[in-house]
Amino acid sequence: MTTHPQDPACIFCKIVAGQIPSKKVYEDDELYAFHDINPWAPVHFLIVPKAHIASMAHVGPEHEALLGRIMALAPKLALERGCEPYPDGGFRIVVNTGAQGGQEVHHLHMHVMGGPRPWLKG
Ligand code: DGP
Repeated sequence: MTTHPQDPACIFCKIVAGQIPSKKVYEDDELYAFHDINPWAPVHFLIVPKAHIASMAHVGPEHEALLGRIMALAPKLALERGCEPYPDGGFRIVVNTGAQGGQEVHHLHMHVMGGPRPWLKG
């Protein structure tokens, strides 16, 4: 089993480790996806790297493949979790970064949101 760098104080590291319960949407060796506890949309889940990366501002060239995997996974899980197909359905991807970007949990995460409108925020 692969081990990933973790921050013991990080809530999403604890979710990845199973120390805090979550409603799992997907898991593989590098990624974990789970329902947002405070959904903004009928479908709202988060995709996180298992390794602790604090934010998009901490991403370097060594993370390019991992970010590509997150981006490629999002549309697949969106459809599986009830988003309707493009173009009439679709989904929104948000990655809040830093205080002024609205980031509250400092473990890189992609929000994937969709479902019948109105729900769009901002
Ligand atoms: P952000 O503002 O981008 O950092 O959003 C963090 C999101 O994480 C927010 O929508 C709520 C969600 N969240 C925070 N704590 C927990 C938790 O313990 N469990 C789950 N499932 N989601 C959480």
